[in-house]
Amino acid sequence: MFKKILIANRGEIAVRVIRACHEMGIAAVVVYSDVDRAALHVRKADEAYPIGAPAAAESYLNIQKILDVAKKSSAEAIHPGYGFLSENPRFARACAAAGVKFIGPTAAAMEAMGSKTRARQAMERAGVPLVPGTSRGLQSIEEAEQVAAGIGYPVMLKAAAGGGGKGMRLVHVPDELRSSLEAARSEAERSFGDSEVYIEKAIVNPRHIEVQVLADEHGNIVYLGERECSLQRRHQKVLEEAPSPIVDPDMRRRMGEVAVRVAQAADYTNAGTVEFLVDQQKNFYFLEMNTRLQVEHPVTELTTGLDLVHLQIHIAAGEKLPFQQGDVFLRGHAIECRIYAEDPDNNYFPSPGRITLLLSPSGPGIRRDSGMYEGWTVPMDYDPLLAKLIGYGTDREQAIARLTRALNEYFVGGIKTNISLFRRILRDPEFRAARLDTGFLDRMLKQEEHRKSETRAVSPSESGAAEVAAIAAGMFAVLGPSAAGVGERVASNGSGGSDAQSVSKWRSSGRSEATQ
Ligand code: MV4
Repeated sequence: MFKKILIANRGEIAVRVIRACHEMGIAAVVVYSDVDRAALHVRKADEAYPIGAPAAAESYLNIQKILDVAKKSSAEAIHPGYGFLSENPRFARACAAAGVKFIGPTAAAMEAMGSKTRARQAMERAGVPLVPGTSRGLQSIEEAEQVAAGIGYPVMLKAAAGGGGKGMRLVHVPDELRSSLEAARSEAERSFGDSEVYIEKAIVNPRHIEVQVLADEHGNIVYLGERECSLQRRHQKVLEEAPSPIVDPDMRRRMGEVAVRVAQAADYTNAGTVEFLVDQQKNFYFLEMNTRLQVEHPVTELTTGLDLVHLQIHIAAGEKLPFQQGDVFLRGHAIECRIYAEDPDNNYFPSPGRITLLLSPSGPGIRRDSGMYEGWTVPMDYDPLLAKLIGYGTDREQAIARLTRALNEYFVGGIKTNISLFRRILRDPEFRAARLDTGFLDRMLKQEEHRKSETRAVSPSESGAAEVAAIAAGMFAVLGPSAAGVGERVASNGSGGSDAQSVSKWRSSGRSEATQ
């Protein structure tokens, strides 16, 4: 087993990997940019090395600087986390060349999945169900017209180098095909330096469901159930849960076996995720494979009882998987909220700044993976994910109840966060009935907007409340929480009730900031 691992990341995921290292008796080395000198991952690591300017290209994306630190610290392996260099085959190759084990799949497996057309070709050969469409780049508008007529409108144009919705165009009628193809091509060229575009039948209001797989370096592959990831906004996931409310044991087995076949076809090793689109008849189609540990891995850990980061490290050390498919049992339900430093009242614009007060939830069925602490300044240079709050229970209702309770305990002062968005999602009747698809969140937000504009005229208190909240925030900053009785508010507010009239003025102003 490794004695020392370098973590080439920051924020909550770097902290998550440090914890696994410490549990396994492994020393954790981290790197940090100039704005991350005081970051939580630096405080928790055994060794920390500066790697330069805040811009990711100068620091967390700089392959040479990271390998220099691996050498200087004599780390034997590198965990890339998610984002940054985690899916970069050049980095995986450079690690191998430097004699440092990359904790993840091989560069070849990453490349096989990096091009969506290449992946489709390999999956076609492996008999994996695909959305009807082409598995080669379109050569001409005539070809596009022919294929689209064959599969039927609406169709989706996608960049071969894409993912995450960039270079993607939904086309409803033949008349729009030419201009959409041109737009998709130029966006693909601009974003990826590769204008290859292919075509698929568009699945209307699909669900996004993904299957976690683990593969060791001895040919053993298992699936660890699915995650329902349909709740997203602008291709950013917001809330994920496991299991998916629409997947029954038979569908789970069929999706799992397809996911294993995908991993086999790619010669995949370590932890990976196979993404599927699921239509309204519950047909599922391979979409793409993510060749990294994902943000939402905790919901799988809670429902399987497995520690994915431990397993990643064991696999990278050359060990065999310590269990087989028949040993994997799912139990309970887990839901994850991604807590971002962003302002729900200002179009979810990033909201960096100093965290002046932090009250963090815990208690039965709550897991919190966080990269923040009170007094820390959230920099504006990176993805504003602050923490993940995960609720676990024997069933979906209990997970929702515990998560709602925990969200009501959560207070982050000094910056804006999207915590209030989750309170609204969790009480939404459609969410509670699990009627989810990739359009859910936009529909919910639009409906709220509509309701707000209807009630604005008869609700003169709104602007007043904002003023009180601003004054209260100032009081917190100057006098601290005891001046406003906030500690008492939280201590006595476990029920999360919303009887605003029964609380004192100070308590309601604190609440006003907390629930904006
Ligand atoms: C689709 C689709 C409908 N039909 N493909 C969006 C990002 C990407 N990687 C694939 N995406 C989609 N591909 C076909 N043939 C709808 C989406 C899609 C989506 C997928 C997953 C999660 C959220 C989404 C939001 C909008 C559109």
